[in-house]
Amino acid sequence: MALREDFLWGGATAANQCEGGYNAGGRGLANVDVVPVGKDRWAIITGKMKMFDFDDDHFYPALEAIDMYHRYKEDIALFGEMGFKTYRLSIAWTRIFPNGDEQEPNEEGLKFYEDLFKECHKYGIEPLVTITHFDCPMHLIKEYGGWRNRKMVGFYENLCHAIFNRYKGLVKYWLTFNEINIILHAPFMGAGLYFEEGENEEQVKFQSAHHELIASAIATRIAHEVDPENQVGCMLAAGNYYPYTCDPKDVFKAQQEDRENYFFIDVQSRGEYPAYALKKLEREGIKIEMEEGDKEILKANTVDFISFSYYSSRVTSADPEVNAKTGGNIFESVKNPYLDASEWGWQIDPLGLRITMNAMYDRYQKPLFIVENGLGAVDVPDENGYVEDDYRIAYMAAHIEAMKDAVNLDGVDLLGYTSWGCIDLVSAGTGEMKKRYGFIYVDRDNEGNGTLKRTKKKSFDWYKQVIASNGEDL
Ligand code: BGP
Repeated sequence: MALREDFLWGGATAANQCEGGYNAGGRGLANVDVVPVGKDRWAIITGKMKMFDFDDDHFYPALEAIDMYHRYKEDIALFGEMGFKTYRLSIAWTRIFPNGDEQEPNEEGLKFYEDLFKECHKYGIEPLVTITHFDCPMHLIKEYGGWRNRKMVGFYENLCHAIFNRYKGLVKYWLTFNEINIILHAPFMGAGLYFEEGENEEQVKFQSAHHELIASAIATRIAHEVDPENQVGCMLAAGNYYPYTCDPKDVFKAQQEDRENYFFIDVQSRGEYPAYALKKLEREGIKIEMEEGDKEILKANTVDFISFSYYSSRVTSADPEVNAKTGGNIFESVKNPYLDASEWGWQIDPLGLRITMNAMYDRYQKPLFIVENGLGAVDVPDENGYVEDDYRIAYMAAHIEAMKDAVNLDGVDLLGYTSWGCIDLVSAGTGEMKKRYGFIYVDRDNEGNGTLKRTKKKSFDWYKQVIASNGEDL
């Protein structure tokens, strides 16, 4: 047995992390533009800040990123050379609707992605498009409070109408919200949420999550109406929890943590709030305002497939003393003594990918799609600009091996695999350039210096051979 013949190998990026051109073509500003490196970064991501205007003291790497806005032809040609079958990218909402609440879309923005999708098709690359990858127009945040406001559903719906109609025939794979569960952990980044002093943050987060879930279901409906060929997926920041010990209290805690993540996918995949979530919300005094018809919308418009990112498994304990944070990750996790870690403290667990895939396939029985996986590392080019990233190859080979086991030995139906940051880009979590994931090195540093020249790393040829052999030659 092997991976399916039409397995979608490729790579993934997000608009604001690679495009740059933040004010080109009429683009408006979004939450993701105002995340600086260093000082106040976590305050901004967690929504604990008071103002949103640019601060001259900060450098905002995402504003220029790797300038893919102007260089996408060169980059897509390199993806084509690697043999990509798919390229996952996101649409910057503010290129299409600069403020978010306009009636008519911005033609320049629509045209930009149309050209980009056509470029992909020249190389036989099928675009896989994330409708929102952590981005929310700043105007919608300032005027409406981001996703806490029900009106966001309508604004998102307008975006969907515009892009589904315009890109009919060019795009058939869509993801509604990147890592939808991040709203609970990094609410400003995930949903443009910020909090007033003394506000019940959980209430705001879950109400906003409800709006996103409704928006996602409506998007699924419109996608299917516009073109029955369209396939719509949800997207989870996945990674199953392990109990720290076999103490049933730890095991129970791990189950609770997994449920907090799977809650979103349970709704998007099964079309209703799961019983455990209703009980939890009731217990915690969180009241979700639903409009008439919401339940029917959710039920009638479940996703076609389930996509997820996987970087690591997680560990939890019922003992708060044991539950200390590992460095650099927005998910709380106890350090796992059986695993190595990346330079950013993300623990490396290929078997955890198989465990996570099995858990998801058992739970949903729908095709899965791994749309992010990879190793963030400091790459040091030699005098010719060449990076020998054997560590990245080792990470990816082990994860692809585990993924194949989930398919071949456990019977998981898997549509494809897109590695994260196939070309170096700005990190979402740290705002830095120095945390790199790519097969292609980009000459650019944290302060914005560098020629932006693209150079193939060792992993470039390796991944090319992986794709050519449909995952046999690792
Ligand atoms: C995911 C995001 C991506 C991406 C990736 C790696 O959470 O969907 O946007 O950046 O993680 O994270 P980081 O950039 O923090 O290394």
